Amino acid sequence: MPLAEPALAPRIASNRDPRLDPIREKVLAGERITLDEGEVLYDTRDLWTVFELADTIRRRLHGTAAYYNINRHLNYSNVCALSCKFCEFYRKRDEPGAYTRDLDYIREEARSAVEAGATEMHIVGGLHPYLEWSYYPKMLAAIREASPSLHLKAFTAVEIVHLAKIAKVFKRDDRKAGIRWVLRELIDAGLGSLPGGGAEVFDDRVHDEAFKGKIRSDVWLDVHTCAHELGLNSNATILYGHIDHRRERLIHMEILRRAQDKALAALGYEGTEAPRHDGTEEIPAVADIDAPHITLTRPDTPLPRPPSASEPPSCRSASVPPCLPHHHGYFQTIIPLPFFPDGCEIEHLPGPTGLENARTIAVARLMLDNFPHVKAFWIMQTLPMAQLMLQTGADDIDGTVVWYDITKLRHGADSPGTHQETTVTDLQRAIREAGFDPVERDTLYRRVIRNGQEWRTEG
Ligand code: V47
Repeated sequence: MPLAEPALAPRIASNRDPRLDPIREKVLAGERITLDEGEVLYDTRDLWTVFELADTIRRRLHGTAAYYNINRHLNYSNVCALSCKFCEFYRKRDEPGAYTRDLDYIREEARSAVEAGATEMHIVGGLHPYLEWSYYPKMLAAIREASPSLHLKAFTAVEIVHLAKIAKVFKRDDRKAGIRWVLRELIDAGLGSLPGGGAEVFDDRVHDEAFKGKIRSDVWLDVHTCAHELGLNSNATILYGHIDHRRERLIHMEILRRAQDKALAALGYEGTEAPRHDGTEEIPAVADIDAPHITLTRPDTPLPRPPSASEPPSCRSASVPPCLPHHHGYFQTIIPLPFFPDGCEIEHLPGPTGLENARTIAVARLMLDNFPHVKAFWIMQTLPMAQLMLQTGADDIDGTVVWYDITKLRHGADSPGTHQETTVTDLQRAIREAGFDPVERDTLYRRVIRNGQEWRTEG
């Protein structure tokens, strides 16, 4: 008598969720799913179907490519006027451990980044209450001078608004004017794009409980919209898994995809008319956006083209004639950041589990149908989980990093603390083992052709 089949099928069958069938049809057709459908993706026990759907879309957009870069993170100061409850990074000026890097230190970091073959410097810091405005453009100019090949991805939206305030150009009744002024000055000094930090969760309740004092979602979006108008690409984050609810995360994603609709419409993409009653009318940040729904997930839809050398961002410099067509920027990547409890005021909260993190990557891939990339930032996800997430919707795992102060690994004798470096070999191995082809990219997702420290982008 043949042996009985192992009892796997009933477990899978009992998890099958018919609520996913219409969602699958929409996703495969490249149609936009609703917030309620997003809730089903978050709620269902049929997690493997959610992963499979996200993987299908991820492969439609990027095939077997999985991206990494050679980068350095630079945190120029941890002194911060804010005291966000989820943050372990900030210090008050006289507290032990407070630091502010001088320009010599920063130049040295840039030189050593170039020696290691880095293509990008990711620069963020606290809202320093005493540093003068001139420090910031000088910092970028110093790096550009020491290492002209490095792309400078610098300053979260929160810092940009802080800089407008200390430069005394921020006016409450016309905040975009001050934001534009700061961005133009920084572009002149070498700014190449904006990172996605500081978004946290776009919700007033969560804002008031966990990061009161920080800019709200409307101001965060203003900064990114101004950056796009001036020709800078940017990223977006969501910091989840603390006091937020899943519905709030979905609303955050909805707000981001509507902002991206606007950016893609300006790039000439055509979309479908936004339905008038799709349950999002009550979200203030969304109600004002009159762009059509634009998805990039239909078969054969081209991804937006990164800017070329002949399309510089719109700076103040007289050397760039105003008649040059400049690139219109867009969001490149969503980076879901799982709350990391170590050492912060709300460290008693446990932080999300591995499956919740993988599910959030998949939900982000499926909801953010007009974001080209989804990044599983290995520093916060861990490299083994980021590797797995390449199969649940992510196509990027960030880079070699080296020093990372915002979240620290403090526990245990072997803890690397703020030195969190991985090698290209390890990143490539993780990607290959997950069944993908490693592709080195620059900050704007152009493929890098490398010969040791020397590199250029394709095309
Ligand atoms: O803005 C702070 C978050 C962000 C914690 O654009 C925390 O490519 C988890 O934005 N647990 C900074 N998160 C990091 C960031 C980022 C990282 C990688 C790539 C890119 C990109 C952007 O880290 C902050 C804040 O939202 N954060 N504390 C914490 N305890």
